[in-house]
Amino acid sequence: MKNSSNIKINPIFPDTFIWGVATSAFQIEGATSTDGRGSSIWDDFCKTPGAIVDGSDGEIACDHYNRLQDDLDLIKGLGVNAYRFSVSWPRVRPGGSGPWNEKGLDFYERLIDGLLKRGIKPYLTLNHWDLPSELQVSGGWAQRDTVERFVEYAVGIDKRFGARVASITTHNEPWVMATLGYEQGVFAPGVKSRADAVQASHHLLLSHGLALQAIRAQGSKTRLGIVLNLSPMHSATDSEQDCAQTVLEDGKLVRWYMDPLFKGCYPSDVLEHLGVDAPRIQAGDMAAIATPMDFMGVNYYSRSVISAAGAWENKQSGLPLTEMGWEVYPEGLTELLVRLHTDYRVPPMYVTENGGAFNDTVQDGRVHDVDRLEYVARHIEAVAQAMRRGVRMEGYMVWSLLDNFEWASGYAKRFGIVHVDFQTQKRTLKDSAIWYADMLSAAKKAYSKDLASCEIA
Ligand code: IFM
Repeated sequence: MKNSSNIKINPIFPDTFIWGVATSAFQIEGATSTDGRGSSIWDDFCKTPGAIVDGSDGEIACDHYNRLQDDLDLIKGLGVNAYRFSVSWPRVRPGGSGPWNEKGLDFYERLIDGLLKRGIKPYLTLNHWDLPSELQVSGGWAQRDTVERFVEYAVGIDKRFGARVASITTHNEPWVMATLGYEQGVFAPGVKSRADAVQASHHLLLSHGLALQAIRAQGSKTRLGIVLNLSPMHSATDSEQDCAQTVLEDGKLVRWYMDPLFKGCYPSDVLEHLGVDAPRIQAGDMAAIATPMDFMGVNYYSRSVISAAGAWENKQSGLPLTEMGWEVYPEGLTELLVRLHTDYRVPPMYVTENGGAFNDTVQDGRVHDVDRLEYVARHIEAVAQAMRRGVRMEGYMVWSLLDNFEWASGYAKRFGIVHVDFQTQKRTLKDSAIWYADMLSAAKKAYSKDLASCEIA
């Protein structure tokens, strides 16, 4: 890696700060029918004509399942102290209930032990969207039985791996699963029903709370939390209609998840808006959802600009856009973190995902992804800014380690700081990866210098 002498770490970040890279099982593993893995709703969804823009699927993806040791060396080479990954539920318990799959579990044994051997903390996520297909037959997350199946899965994974991982996240981005998967139908399982989506969101939250309780009841000391995708919502104009719509959209994305988790109730304006589609809630559900967490993860990519029509626009201001059409807006991350800290009694937070899709090209073995490098650098500065304003932040993780299967966008959008040639599976560090590694190496040097001067003093 190139000389890091001109890169400095912001002194606000303590030496205990977690610097990581993140991925998820379905997006990188491939090997979808190897060693007894069952099918997931994403395997099924990919078969739906027109569902994935390039008609691709997760069958090979980054072939990470077969390249585990090399990929672990790659992560080690970046100098990060954390790696966030998800367990594929259908790989370890193929039918979602019933027998566990020892070969699948063994893959995560090798992954976790391989990280620990390299001095990297494993951050495990239980559900990054790949629900076992069999559970969808009876309704998936819209069906209350799935809550129990998830709690069993969570308890089993904690029993096996809990003592060796830095934390367990129950769900990644419940809003995406519920809204894009069950209301808009543009993500798996492709359902289009607002009532189902609302019920799915309730079951996701409930299963989170009950999993926390069950894991703790078995004596586990693992740190537990959830990861939400959140954005500041900005009104397109000062008009009363645009402003009112902005409050509602904020309610649906931010308060619908934050209020039950930290206040034990759903926001009344959104409940009123939902009318007959409001969730069916049983006694004790809300208290379970509000079970205290040890940390919270925030995935941040951009803000949203709202007009009365309810459209979520990201391109109003002439600011640069990523290939996803998302505005580059780092100030929004500071704004969001400060708001969460002010409005809710949040535990320490991590930025568990942040990054951008840009049009990369490999030239003479290099990828000069200046836009991504700047995106990441400016968002790290935005985290620093929130910390200066008193927000408790424990870590930052780049999305993503590798270019990978970007859901309905297939392989067309590249988020990796490491380029993947999907024909050959060759990995090439992009300039953003080299910069990130240089920054982390500068940080290590700065901390050891500080330590030396403390010892002298
Ligand atoms: O790739 C996804 C990830 O799986 C969840 N958060 C957003 C990323 C970029 O769209």
